[in-house]
Amino acid sequence: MKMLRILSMLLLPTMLLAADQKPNFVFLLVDDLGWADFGCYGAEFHETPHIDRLASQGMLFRNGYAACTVCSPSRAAILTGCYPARLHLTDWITGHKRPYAKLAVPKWTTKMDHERVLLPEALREAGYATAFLGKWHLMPIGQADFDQHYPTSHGFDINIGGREWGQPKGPGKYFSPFDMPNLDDGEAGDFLTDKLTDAAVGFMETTDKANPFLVYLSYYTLHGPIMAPPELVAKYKQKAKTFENRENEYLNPARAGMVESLDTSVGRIMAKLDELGLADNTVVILTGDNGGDNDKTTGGLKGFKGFSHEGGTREPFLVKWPGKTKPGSTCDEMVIGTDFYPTLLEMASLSSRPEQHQDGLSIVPLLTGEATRLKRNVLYWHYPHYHRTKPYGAIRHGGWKLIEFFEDGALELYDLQADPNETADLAASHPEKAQKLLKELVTWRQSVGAQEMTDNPQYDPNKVTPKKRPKRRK
Ligand SMILES: [Ca+2]
Repeated sequence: MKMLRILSMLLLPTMLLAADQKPNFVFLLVDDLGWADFGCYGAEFHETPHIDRLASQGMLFRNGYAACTVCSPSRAAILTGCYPARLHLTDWITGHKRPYAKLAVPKWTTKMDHERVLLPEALREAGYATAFLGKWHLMPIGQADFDQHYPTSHGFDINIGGREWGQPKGPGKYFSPFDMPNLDDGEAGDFLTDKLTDAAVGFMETTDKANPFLVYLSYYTLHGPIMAPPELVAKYKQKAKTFENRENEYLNPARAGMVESLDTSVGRIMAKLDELGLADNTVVILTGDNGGDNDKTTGGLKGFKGFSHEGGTREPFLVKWPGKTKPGSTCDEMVIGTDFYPTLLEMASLSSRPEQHQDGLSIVPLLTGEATRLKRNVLYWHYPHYHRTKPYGAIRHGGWKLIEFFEDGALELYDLQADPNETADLAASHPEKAQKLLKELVTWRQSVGAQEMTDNPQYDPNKVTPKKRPKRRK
């Protein structure tokens, strides 16, 4: 008896610690990731065995969305849990200049508000060690407070590689030297994705295991310049010869090499979690910030990065939560980048902060299988800017999606259940449905204080850049 009592006294603190141990988070954000870039989302040309394995160990969402069709706003939405429209951070930094366009682009913000408590700040308050690696792209270029907006000013303990860049711009771009903050350049010719992975793995090895951690690995890949290690380019050049005439496969050997390099990185991180004995208590999430930069990366969805249609915002969305998500499960419910903030808080048994993540909803009930639906059936997008598309707003309510183009009020209506690739515009044949959704979209814009566009006094049709659809297909 005495021995038992001593044993229980010795074990109790350990058991309590184990029960109380908050999960680690590895958040993998891929740049310009197409809906169909991975095998688990239908790709055949790309080889992604590790990412497919991640999907097989967790939940794969088929209606996962980015909050914007371009970089910076989506990233801000993940970190704040708020729609870009609410933040007024509605375009990529620094955005396009179209001084003679029909509508004047409203004022918008190019930095994160220090008043807000960002996701990493909330986790750090709860004892998490927080590491940022890779692409940040949330700094007010050319403004006096530029230096106050590195990741380390927004809740991350360390920043490796993050600055104002939307893509690697160092001397060798994706190849060393990189000239990035705190990133080891390694040897000439080393590949950026590998070096960021080295740093992420190094952090996981050395961080104090008494505290949970957040690794926020924001890959520069798959953004241009499209560059991959030569052996991978050669491999996919060869493979492309057997893939001729594939309708929905982008047979770009360099981009395929980038995808494989990304996959290798994910595999290395998962292997390290196993090796360190952390895999069972680490949530791994993988998604993208906007669609792929080519309409063949979308598995047939219309449009791609920068467009109002599904290819611009529908993203791979994978969550592995050991012991909670059923391995190999799928979910058709709509989820979006703003949902991560409240979801991670709930996973860590932390109180929600509704005054912060105002537009996010915890998807924990979906992940645990407690529910197949959320108490939400509508998502919104607001893009009062000129890019590949004309300025637009969009709403998805259930299976219906309405796009409103601000220049002329033109509407497009799609039944995504029947027509996921948006081939048949039903606005003319279903005017009542279109008007109902438009009213809902307008009401939402007012509720979040979204910027409205106004007539441009400098409008000059002769000077407006022709908005030709870029020739991306090859
Ligand atoms: Ca992007």
